[in-house]
Amino acid sequence: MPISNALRTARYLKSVHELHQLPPDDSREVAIAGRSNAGKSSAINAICDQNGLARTSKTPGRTQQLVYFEVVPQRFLVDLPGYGYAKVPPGLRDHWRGLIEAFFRTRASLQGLVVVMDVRHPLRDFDLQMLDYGRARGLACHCLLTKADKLPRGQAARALQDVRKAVGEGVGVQLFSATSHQGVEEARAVLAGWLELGSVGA
Ligand SMILES: Nc1nc2c(ncn2[C@@H]2O[C@H](COP(=O)(O)OP(=O)(O)OP(=O)(O)O)[C@@H](O)[C@H]2O)c(=O)[nH]1
Ligand SMILES: [Mg+2]
Repeated sequence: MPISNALRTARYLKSVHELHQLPPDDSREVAIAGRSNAGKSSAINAICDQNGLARTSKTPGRTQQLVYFEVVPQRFLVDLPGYGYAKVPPGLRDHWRGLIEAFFRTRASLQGLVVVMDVRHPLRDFDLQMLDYGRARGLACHCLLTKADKLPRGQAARALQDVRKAVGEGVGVQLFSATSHQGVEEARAVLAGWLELGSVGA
């Protein structure tokens, strides 16, 4: 199977609201994080080439659990609730925070972190915290600057340069658009590599 198609087999597995609901910790996983409404779920759909796979919405706060997608057995993408959404009730927000913190701290299967940022508003506080945390834990980190279709080419290119400079060596940064499909192949290749999809069944 060509690597560009390796994520097409993804299917919804489960939504996790409590740590004990997580699948056994003996797999390879990539977490997709970012501010609410940044475009995480849309990015997953574009990367997996399946429109209705992850639920998307114009209203922030759509993804409300850790949503697991199984690409092939023991290879998962995890769509996280967005951070920074003010309208989520404080009790629920605290619950997510605790769940996500425990997930990042303890999950041995976690290999990589994708931070999805609107190209027009990159590197907000929580994004920087996530990246610091991912690096501190030794995770592979990659930033998708999404909604690139909303900026003229020159401005998008400048944003890419600025973010690359800010995050420094060792963190991948790319332009992305779920709408125009800019950067989809590049993102797929990164995820397929982290999940070692080329070697599955080999
Ligand atoms: N123009 C454009 N719109 C996008 C793109 N990606 C996402 N959107 C839109 O942005 C909104 C939010 O997208 P989602 O994928 O639901 O965002 P999310 O980060 O999963 O949001 P939460 O689950 O609420 O945290 C939707 O209206 C999408 O259609 C993109 O690349 N270009
Ligand atoms: Mg979502």
